[in-house]
Amino acid sequence: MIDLPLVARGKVREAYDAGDDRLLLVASDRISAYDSVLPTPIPDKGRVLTQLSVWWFDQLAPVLSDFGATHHLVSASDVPPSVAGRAILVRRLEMLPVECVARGYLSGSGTVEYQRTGSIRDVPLPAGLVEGSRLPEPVFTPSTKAEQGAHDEAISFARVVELVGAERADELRELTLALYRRGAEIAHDAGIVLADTKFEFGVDASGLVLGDEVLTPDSSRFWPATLWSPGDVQPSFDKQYVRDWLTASGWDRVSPPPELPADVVAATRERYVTAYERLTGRSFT
Ligand code: Q0T
Repeated sequence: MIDLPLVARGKVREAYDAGDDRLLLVASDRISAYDSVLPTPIPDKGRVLTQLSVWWFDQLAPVLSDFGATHHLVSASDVPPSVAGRAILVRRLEMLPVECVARGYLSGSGTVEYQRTGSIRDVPLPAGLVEGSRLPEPVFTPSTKAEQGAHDEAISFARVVELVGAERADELRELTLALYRRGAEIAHDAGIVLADTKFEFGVDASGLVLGDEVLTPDSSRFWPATLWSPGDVQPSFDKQYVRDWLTASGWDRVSPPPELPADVVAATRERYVTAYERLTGRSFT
């Protein structure tokens, strides 16, 4: 399909060696839910997420610049025609072994950790918070990439220091939180709550570089601001129709997942396009 050596394969994306210390990151139309990749693609998902990520790289450049850092995007246009619109050419980096997560709201594993300990990682929190609560301050909750099939493993800040050194660990935490704050501010203005997000960084000769995809629905929790209601599980901006339909279908989450019906596919595609259009103020064509 693409005549380049495959470097990495994720559930819904691939990375190819494009030579000259560049990688080609290709986003597919595949969608995952409840830890499975579904057999039914969502038309245009790869293009929407790629264009959204490209837009965010541009929005976040001033924040990166404040830290003497850059991003890995080289070109969104100089890509093979077969993957036009859903692939980017990036600088090849030495990736750091830390998934840099920032959370501004309590959700999922963050809620579980809070209910057990009253804290998230090293940060004590006020009593009385519930699923969906906004946190007093965003919190850095790093993790490490698990083996394929497993969930990422939460790690302490002390473990980040062991992995990358004290100076780099401080820099990752402060830059992750600054990127999250700016992203959440932009999302808020578009009527979207950015509950949390994950960044991945690497280094090259220039120093620290923001890699991966940024602030897409696959790397973040987006909630429609109008429906935000702490105490409930918040509806996911993009996958709610898919999750609801899968649950109602009686799928056991263990067997191979079923094909999605056309109306669920269409509604889900619409949510991705709406997220793109609300955030960027551009129409998706
Ligand atoms: C990477 C060197 O995105 C990943 O896998 C896709 C299937 C994870 N991954 C990222 C890299 C990057 C990036 N992004 C980079 N700029 N340089 N490696 C490798 N795997």
